[in-house]
Amino acid sequence: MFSRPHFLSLVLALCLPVLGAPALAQGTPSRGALIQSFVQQRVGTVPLAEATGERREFTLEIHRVQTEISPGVSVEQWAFGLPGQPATVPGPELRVQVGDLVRIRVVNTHDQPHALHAHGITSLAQEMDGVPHTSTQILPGGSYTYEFVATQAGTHAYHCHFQTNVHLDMGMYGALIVEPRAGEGRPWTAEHTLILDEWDSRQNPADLKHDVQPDLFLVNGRTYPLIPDVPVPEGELHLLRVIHMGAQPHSLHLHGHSFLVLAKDGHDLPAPFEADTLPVLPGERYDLLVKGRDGAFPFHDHTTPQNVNGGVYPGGMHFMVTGGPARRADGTLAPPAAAHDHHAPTIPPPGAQTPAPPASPQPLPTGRPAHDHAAPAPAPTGASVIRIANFEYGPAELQIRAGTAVTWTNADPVIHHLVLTSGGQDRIHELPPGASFTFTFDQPGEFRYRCQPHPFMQGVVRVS
Ligand SMILES: [Cu+2]
Repeated sequence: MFSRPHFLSLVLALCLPVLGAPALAQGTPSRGALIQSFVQQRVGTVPLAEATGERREFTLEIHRVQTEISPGVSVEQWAFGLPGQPATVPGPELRVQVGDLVRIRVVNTHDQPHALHAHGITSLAQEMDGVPHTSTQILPGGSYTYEFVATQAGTHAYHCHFQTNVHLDMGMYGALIVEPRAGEGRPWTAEHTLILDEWDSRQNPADLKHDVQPDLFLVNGRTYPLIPDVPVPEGELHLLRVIHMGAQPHSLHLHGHSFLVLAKDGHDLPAPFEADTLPVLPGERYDLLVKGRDGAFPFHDHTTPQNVNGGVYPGGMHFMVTGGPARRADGTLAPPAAAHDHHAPTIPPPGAQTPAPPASPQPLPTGRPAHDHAAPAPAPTGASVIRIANFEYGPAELQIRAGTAVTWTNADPVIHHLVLTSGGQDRIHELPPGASFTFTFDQPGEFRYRCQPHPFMQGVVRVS
């Protein structure tokens, strides 16, 4: 038996109004009762023999990997991985249940010493804490098995604790989730784990001083736009487990929804609170209950200097929570595709200056108007011009033959950045007002491009 108080039933009671049940007015435990339960809590090492659940065994290896964490930015990482599977940042999510005997065998397949700390697990013995000077360190080629009894349901993490400022920063972390025993009811139908971190694209673990200035801000190891959407279908309740394994404060803000903060650092809150902006500090974990709605809305760090990739907006700690089809403001459902909806902003040119037209504009190869989206016939090999005006590519779809040079010309009074995907790599080209960029397509295929600061600007070149 574990004497730690369990507030899940209370949380459920407080969630019931969300679920449509009659509102309850039970109140929260008194301050005195909360202090009393803390005083009576059992603390200290829970002997492995007291495990009442299953024996859960994991093996983690450590590998040096190269990962594209932001468009066009590939970095060296030290990553945890399961044997025979690719090592990743974050490492594999480990899930156990209350009462389980957890055994994590770390095999050091890397060329540096490492250790594994189970962040938030309080039932473990000091020798299992993964701190080199009180526990152990694992030399290259060695291994160590960390064992503990999972006594408390909650959102935790594991990370390397050897030379932590470098090793954690190199990506040595993952989620460690302790679930309640099966059968305990929960109001949510799905869970999403979101691990926050930052990265300095110039960081080098071999430097004597690890003095970093992060320029990339990550969720689950990627920056926007590489962070996958989080689907929360309309009407469904989902749990977001937020874990901060970086080193800077973040202020997470969700558009179009509020969330109910159910737990902090793996402890169920006696009085969950509703919010739409949550400060998250290094090492903290929060469990957030979200109810899906219509439309897609950003969830992002409201520390806006962190909504960039290398200083360029949009990027960084930003992803979309996607629900049901978006309704219009009048309540009707929006038409399914808005691809031909040309509401591009028309901004007045600064002063009386109008950017000069391209030096020698070539007629469009097909002779079709720029906004005709019918598939144009292949053009003869030669040259083509795509004019950027009013935040649109003209034409947005172009069909050419291999060997054709395509020139993008910026006729807008603002800078655009052309992101062209070629050979699996994003290449970014600056296009100040009036500037041009030419690229010759030698290979057949479909080449998509977009504008980095204005991602709604998208186009495609089809090369036959
Ligand atoms: Cu390490």
